[in-house]
Amino acid sequence: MGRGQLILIEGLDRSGKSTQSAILAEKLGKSKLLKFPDRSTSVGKIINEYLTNSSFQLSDQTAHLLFSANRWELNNEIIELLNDGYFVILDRYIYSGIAYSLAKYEYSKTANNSGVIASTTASEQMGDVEWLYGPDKGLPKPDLTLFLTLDLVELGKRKGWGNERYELEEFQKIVKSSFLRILNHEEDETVELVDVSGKNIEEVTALIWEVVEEKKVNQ
Ligand code: T5A
Ligand code: NA
Repeated sequence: MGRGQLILIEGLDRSGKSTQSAILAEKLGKSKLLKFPDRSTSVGKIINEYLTNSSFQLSDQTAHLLFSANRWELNNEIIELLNDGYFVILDRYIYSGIAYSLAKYEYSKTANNSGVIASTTASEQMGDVEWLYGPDKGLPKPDLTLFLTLDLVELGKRKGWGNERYELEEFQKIVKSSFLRILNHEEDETVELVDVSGKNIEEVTALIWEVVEEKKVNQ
């Protein structure tokens, strides 16, 4: 039995990651779906409190390290599943960790920042991609990353906005440019952008499946 494949679905908030990663896991058969942040673990419970309670305070560096620690909590499980020949489908992972922190750094320099999304003083570490990547170094690298991108007008119309810390249109714009800055999709053959603008769920599923077949990760 060969090693399984690690497939990552990344994207902006409400871009359809959870919907599509569940469909992909189903289509691939022997698979396990994992979502980050995993809010059920010890560290995940603190992250959940941070995301849902705007008066719960953490410095930007602390929040960054906790999101990474949450990935390390599942590291052994991911490795074991891959060794057992499973497709492991991840709903967010390392790229989210870096892109959101980088976006917080940019946002902390804007006049709109009230201290909820990012600390009011920009800290040098949050603008330093090397520092941000540091704690994730050593985690398994995805065999394929699909980044779901969506135009910002359409994103604003999706259901359930405004309930969590980072769900502000102004901030999401910066998140999108941060992702595009770090994904390295033009050089890295394992990273593909999937533009889901104007596409319904079935159409997005078809686009994703096209890439999965082209990259032969389903074999
Ligand atoms: N974060 C995360 C960090 O800062 N650092 C990190 O290291 C990590 C891992 C929570 C926050 O944490 C941040 C990023 C986030 O701000 P989360 O729990 O993954 O992360 O939260 P969201 O990404 O916001 O998760 P959502 O569930 O809201 O978004 P999804 O999964 O992208 O979207 P989905 O599939 O749930 O769909 C959202 C809605 O759109 C509809 C769905 O039915 C649903 O109502 N929809 C569509 N509508 C129209 N057309 C389509 N094609 C649609 N596809 C789905
Ligand atoms: Na999600």
